[in-house]
Amino acid sequence: MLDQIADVGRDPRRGGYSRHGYDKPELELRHWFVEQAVERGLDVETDRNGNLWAWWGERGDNALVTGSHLDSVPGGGAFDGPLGVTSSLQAVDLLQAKGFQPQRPFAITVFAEEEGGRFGVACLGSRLLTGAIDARKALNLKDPDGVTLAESMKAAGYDPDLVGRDERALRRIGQFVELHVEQGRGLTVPVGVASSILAHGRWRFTFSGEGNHAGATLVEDRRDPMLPASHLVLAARRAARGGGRATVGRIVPNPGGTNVIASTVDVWLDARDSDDARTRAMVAEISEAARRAAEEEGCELRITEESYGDTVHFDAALRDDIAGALGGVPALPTGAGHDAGILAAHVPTAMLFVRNPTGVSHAPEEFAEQADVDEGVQALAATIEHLGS
Ligand code: HGY
Ligand code: MN
Ligand code: MN
Repeated sequence: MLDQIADVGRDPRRGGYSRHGYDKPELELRHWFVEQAVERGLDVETDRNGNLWAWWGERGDNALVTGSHLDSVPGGGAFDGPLGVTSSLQAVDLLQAKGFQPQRPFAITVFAEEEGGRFGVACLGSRLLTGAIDARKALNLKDPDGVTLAESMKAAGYDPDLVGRDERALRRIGQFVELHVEQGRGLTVPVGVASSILAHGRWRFTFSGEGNHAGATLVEDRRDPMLPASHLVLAARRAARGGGRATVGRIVPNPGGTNVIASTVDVWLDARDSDDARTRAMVAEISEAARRAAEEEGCELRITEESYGDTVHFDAALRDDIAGALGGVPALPTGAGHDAGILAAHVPTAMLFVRNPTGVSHAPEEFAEQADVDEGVQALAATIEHLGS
C-alpha cells in the first residue's frame, strides 16, 4: 500500500521524502487518505486543527482511535508516519473481510505536522488538539520562507481562527493506539509495544556578530558568529553522556556566502534524555558553553525553547493488555517522539512497533520487511478487535 504514495514528495536534492505540513506533497497525501477511507466506507472529517478523522460507523465518545501522521522530516524515509496510516487502513480491510463490526466508535486519525519539518514544532496537530501549545503562538509560527501556519492553513482551505484546544475531539478519544516503524534496533521479533518515550525538546540558538568581507577583514577585527556556533555543536556532543542525546542537524548562517563573514547564525539543538532533570541539565551545560564562546568572539546570543515534552510512560495496563492479546510481545522504550506521546497526558495511549532491520530512521535507509509489515497489520487488527469488541 505504501507503493501507492511512493512517488509523492520525493526529494531529489536530499534523497528520501520531504512532505511537510500543508505543502503540496502533504496535501496530495491527505487527498489520498480521504480516497482510501471513503473506499472503505469510512466518514472523513477534518478537525479545527487540521487533523483528519476517518470514522467507521457512528462518531461518538470513548472511541477506539488508531492512526499516525503522513508528513516527514526533510529527506525522510518512507515508513515513519505513513506505515501507521496504511496499516490502520489495511487492518480495517482484514476486519471488514471477516465481518467484524466495532462495538464502540472507531476512527483512524492522521495528525498534522508531526515532524515539525515546516514550522519547527513537533506534533503540532496533536499539541493544538490538546492545548499543549498556545493557538496564537502556533498560528504565528513561520516556515523557512516566512509563511505562517495561519497562512498555510488558509491556503489549504482551513479556517485558522478555529485553531485551538478541541474538547469535543479529546472527549471522543477513549483509547489511542499508534502503529509505527521502529526507529532503533530494539526489536528481534516483528512486533513490539512501547513502554516509554524520552523527554525531549528543541532549542534555537541565534548568534549575532558582524557581517563582513572574508578577505578584507583581519581576524582580530572579526565578530564571527560561526565560531560560537561551532562550539555549540561540539559542546552538544560532549554533554550527551549516560544515554543523553544532543544533536545539531541544522545550522543556518545569514547571509550564507562563501566569501562572507556571517552576520548571524541560527543553530537548532535537539536534546533528549531519560527524564526532565537530566535533559534540562544537559541543555544548561550546552547553553553555558555557547554563552562563553559567544562572549569570547564578541557576539550576542539569544536562546529560545521551541518545544519540550517530559518523559512519556505509556499506560501500563493498556500496554500489557495489548501485549497479552498479541500472545506476548516485547515492550521497548523509544527515543522518538510521537503524537501518542502528546495524547498520553490525556487519554490511555499505546504504540505498536514494527521491526526495522536497518535501525535507521529519519533517513532514506529506513526500512521494514514486507513480512513484518504484514505481521504489524495483523497485530493492529487483533488489537482493534480486542479493544473494539
Ligand atoms: O523527533 C521525533 O522524535 C519525531 O520523529 N517527531
Ligand atoms: Mn519521525
Ligand atoms: Mn513518526
